[in-house]
Amino acid sequence: MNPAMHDEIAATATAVAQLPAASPNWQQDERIRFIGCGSSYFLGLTLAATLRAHGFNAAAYPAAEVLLHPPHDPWAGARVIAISRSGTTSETVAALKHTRDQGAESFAVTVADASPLADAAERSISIASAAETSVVQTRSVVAAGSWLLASLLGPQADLDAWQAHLDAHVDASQAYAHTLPTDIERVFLLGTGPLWGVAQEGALKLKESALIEAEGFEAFEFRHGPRSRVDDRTLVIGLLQPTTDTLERRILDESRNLGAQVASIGPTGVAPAGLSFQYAKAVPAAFAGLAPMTALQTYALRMAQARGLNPDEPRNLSFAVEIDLT
Ligand code: F1P
Repeated sequence: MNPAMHDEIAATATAVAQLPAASPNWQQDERIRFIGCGSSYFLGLTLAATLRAHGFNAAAYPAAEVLLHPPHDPWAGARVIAISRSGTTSETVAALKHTRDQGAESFAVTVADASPLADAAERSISIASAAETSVVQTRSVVAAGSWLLASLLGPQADLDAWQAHLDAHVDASQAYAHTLPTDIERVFLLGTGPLWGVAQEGALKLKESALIEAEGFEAFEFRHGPRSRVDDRTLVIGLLQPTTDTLERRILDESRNLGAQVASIGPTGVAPAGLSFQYAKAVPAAFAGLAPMTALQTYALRMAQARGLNPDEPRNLSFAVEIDLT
């Protein structure tokens, strides 16, 4: 029997095909602030960078930081979008309540039928088609991100085109993930803009499922210390985009010269490096921040299996983190 994580990744296109209608219609001149934990926080980072590229004032914060070290960013008048698959993560619920008390408009995005987060928010959406049993989050991230991009960017996002192509994209992503090496000790993922959050999310998948050393970096930061860890047991994956690929490609070439194996993921036309996955032009540009996710999730699943681990039972991790905040 396949692990739940496998089946959930395979059903990504189905989850996105059945999204609820996009609704909120937020405006470009509003301050959009994403909050969340773990995968949900990294999704917020990706969405915020995507929105900034479309002219929005957007940022993302880890939920605990909202409570412990409040940003110098007035909540009054901000639109706070709390992302949480479970809707029960303690820090996210508490941070949403805090920002609402301070005058923010609050919106919760979950995949749960009912949840404390939805109860605490003025408005909420539940993406039932993306409900998961796997502890490690996979298609729920892609589905929540797709719904939010469709709602925030409207027709600019071209959700129809993403939905129409996603089945083929998931197949191609899975096939590519099977070409990546598993006999290595560490993985570094590099990205800029929307792909910086994805780099961190990909590293989280590898750590959670496969217990392997994995880090995601803003690509250009990699030269400033982290590349000291590169050797012939290292895979460096570049998440590329058309505006920065030539510069990023150099970082991958340098890593290869230091002994690393290299790989790259990006749309057709980017300067490929190493084991390259150039996904089809049919993937709309607005979804570029979600496009590498399935390949990275599948790679984490494969890596777990190659290391004799059950990806559905990640060490020291529960489906949602509920703690006493008092
Ligand atoms: C987030 C979270 C992640 C964790 C794991 C389970 O939960 O706890 O931090 O890495 O993937 O989910 P949620 O708030 O999105 O439900």
